[in-house]
Amino acid sequence: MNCTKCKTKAAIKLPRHHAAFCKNCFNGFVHDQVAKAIKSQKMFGKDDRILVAVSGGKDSLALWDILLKLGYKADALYVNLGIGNYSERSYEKVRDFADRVSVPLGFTLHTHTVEQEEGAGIRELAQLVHRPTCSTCGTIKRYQFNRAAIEHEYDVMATGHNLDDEAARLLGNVLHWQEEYLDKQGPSLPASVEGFAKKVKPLYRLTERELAAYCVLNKIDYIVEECPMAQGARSLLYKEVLNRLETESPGTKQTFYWGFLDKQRKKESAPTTMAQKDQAMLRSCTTCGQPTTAEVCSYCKLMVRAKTPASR
Ligand code: Q46
Ligand code: ZN
Repeated sequence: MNCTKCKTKAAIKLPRHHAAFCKNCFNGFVHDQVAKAIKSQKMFGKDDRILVAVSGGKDSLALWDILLKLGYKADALYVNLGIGNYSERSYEKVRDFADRVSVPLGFTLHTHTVEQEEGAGIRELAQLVHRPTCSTCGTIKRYQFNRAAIEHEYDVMATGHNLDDEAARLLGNVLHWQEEYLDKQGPSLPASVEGFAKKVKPLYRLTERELAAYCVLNKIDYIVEECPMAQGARSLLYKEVLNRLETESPGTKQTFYWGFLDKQRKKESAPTTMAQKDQAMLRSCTTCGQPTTAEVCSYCKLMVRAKTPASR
């Protein structure tokens, strides 16, 4: 099998693009896809300061690497969730990448340690507030990433969500007809109000498999195992189903998700989208000042419950 572009020996086959690439041409393809995503969704420019949310997994480390190679100014934030060995090892991967690649280029790795800042690891916190671990984790990560982006005055926050993540999320939202979530799902969410950072997903045109290959070919060492709390998650089932469809019919994931984005773009010209209605309801949390639709934001409510003896 030879590279579709330069005809030397190919390193990876991409059925959804009817192509195969050698390492160099594959890197070019990946960088092009990210550049297209950034441009078509008006994510950010060369002068903007970007904060990348890194977890130690393949997607977020690949994202940090690609943005730096494309010449963007990208620092990163790692949130240490305090999940035993898993957090230790994922932090090692992030640290190693930062020390080797980003710090020598003058970029910064920020860290937030949940055990120190919120007083307990994510599993203990979830038990204290009687909520599922992943929803507690989501609240804390969203809050701390936004806080860091605002405090350090970043223009935009970037996450490593890929095509598989977005297609699985879309499938879940469609299966349950969660119109409110459908309306908010997209690769570029503007900074709606003062205090809310703009959020973008520059990897939405690339699959999990392509990003794993990018890391391997470019010697980016990442944590292969999933977070232990992800086991049994619905999103994994949706990904499995989509992968079966993709094997039978290459291109299914991108047709599904990109088709949705096309429809969404057409809808944006409609007078009031649900996201706009939501924005109109935002106000400052009376405890911390971050934007929220309630009087007190969900993070502050969670922390009050975690610190109230009655909830234990
Ligand atoms: S990190 Fe957090 Fe995920 Fe782990 S605890 Fe659940 S939400 S599975 S993306
Ligand atoms: Zn608050």
